[in-house]
Amino acid sequence: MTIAFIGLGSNMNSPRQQITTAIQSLGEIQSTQMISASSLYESKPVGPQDQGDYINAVVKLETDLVAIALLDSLQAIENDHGRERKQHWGPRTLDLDILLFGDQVIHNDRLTIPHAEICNRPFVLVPLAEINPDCVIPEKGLVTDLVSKVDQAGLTVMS
Ligand code: ROI
Repeated sequence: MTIAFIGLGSNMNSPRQQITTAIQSLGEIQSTQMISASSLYESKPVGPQDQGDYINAVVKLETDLVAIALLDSLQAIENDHGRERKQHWGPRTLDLDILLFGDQVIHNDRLTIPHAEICNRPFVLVPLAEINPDCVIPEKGLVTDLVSKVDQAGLTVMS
């Protein structure tokens, strides 16, 4: 069993709905249980500004899958949501990223874990700290320390 944290993001085609249904789909992955889900957050785009605001969340899963098999399942869910991979850092209907996979550090052509940009992204750090404040990010440190260093302007929790 491995504890994995998944980051969710959407800024197209009813983002709130995309994230809500994606959270349900994550709970239905084979050999995997949903442990908890963060609040939904509204966030200004990081990167190119000529795109809509995002809805972001983080989910905690327990899985018997290996990391690549979990990635395959996430990409199947993205495809179900009509994800098209066009523009780098452009708008997306649904983005699912493996943020953390146990305490594993993985660098290969399909996966970089911990996620490469994790430290610079308030829309990942804040929901991660909400559901797991004592979480340690391998090679980077305690999530609450990283939250205190990141600019949180443009991020609001939704009711
Ligand atoms: N910006 C925000 N706020 N949320 C995201 O999920 C997100 N995802 C991305 C880029 C384009 C980097 N910006 C984002 O991939």
